[in-house]
Amino acid sequence: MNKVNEILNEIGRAGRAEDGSYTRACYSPEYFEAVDITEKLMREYGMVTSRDAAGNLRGVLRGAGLGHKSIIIGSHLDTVPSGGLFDGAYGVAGGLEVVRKLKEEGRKLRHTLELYAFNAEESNPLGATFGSRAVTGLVSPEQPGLAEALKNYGHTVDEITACRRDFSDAKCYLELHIEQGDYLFNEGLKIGVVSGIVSVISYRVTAIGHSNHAGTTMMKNRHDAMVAMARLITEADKRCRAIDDTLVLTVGTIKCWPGSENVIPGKVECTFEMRHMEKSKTDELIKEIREIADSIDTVKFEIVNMINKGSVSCDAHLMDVIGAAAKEAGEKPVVMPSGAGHDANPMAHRVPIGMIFVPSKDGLSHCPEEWTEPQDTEAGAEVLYRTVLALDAED
Ligand code: HGY
Ligand code: MN
Ligand code: MN
Repeated sequence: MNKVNEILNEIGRAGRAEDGSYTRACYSPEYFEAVDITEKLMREYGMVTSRDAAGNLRGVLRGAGLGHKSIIIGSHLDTVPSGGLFDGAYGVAGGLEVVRKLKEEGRKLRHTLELYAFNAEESNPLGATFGSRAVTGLVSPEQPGLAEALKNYGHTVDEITACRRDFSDAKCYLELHIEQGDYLFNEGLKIGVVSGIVSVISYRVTAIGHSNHAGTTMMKNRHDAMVAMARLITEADKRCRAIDDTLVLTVGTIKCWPGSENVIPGKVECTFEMRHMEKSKTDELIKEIREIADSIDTVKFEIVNMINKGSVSCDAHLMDVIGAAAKEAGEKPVVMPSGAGHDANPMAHRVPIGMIFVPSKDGLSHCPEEWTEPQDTEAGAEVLYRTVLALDAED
């Protein structure tokens, strides 16, 4: 019996909108509704639960053996605005299905099994993967604006620093996730064994010109921050495509001051987010972006690095175990990198990580159309279960 879809839809009761999208912003009531649902299931399946100031939920199922390190499973319960059912919640549901199935089969692991439901993995005022960075001690107390942002959620920097956990008692971290790209779907494949997670590096870019009257200021006299930013974005996009086919650049946010239709924008602020497995590629791109900015003389540009999450590799042994578990389950696993960021990235700084992907229909994600066939979500959960059993047989 595999109940991962039932469990996923139970979690999906939180934050679901009429249009079939899901919104569970970090620390929001909808987010904590999903945490409540998850905690209830953790306890039903025999886990001891706890929460922390970073908004994370942790379930622990004590192992029978002595001195065995924990096998940790995790993913996130927050979503992007108007996101899908699967991103994050599927990995938590997969972990719950492992615990449920152990109970159903009356199995007692030698290793302690832990399940984390992380908060704030998606972009947010505290920085993405905030919850998993808090437990791994990767939230810098000096992070610009952190104290103010935390105040809005009723927390302090000291409380977050106290969330740090010593992972010397952990054997590994496993995350089951939808691919969020179209490779598995287009190739008709069902199980991805993830080899690594790309970097996520973002900059706050501000164009500073002069506000002025939209009617009386001739074009040759303008210091239009919006036009300058538009030139920087289009030129940066061209350079990104020229550097490498798998280098990606996204300008996902824009703010404009004073923001009136009859005033020339004096200031425009955007986020430039780039990703790649190799640091040299993102280094090259930001170098060229700075050169382009310097060449635009109508405004001044400020470029501030906000997030600098380097790429990480998955553990080779865990990849082998996942691949063998997939084959044992009758699947044909394929090794592939992750173009999406995950909580496994911060976790990789503390423990060996392994990730399992299942297909995303048409490669769509971060939108209401996000979909994975029920038999594929079940297959992913089965591979996770068999991976846990195989790891439990090791020391
Ligand atoms: O943005 C990402 O890559 C992840 O889905 N949060
Ligand atoms: Mn995710
Ligand atoms: Mn996401």
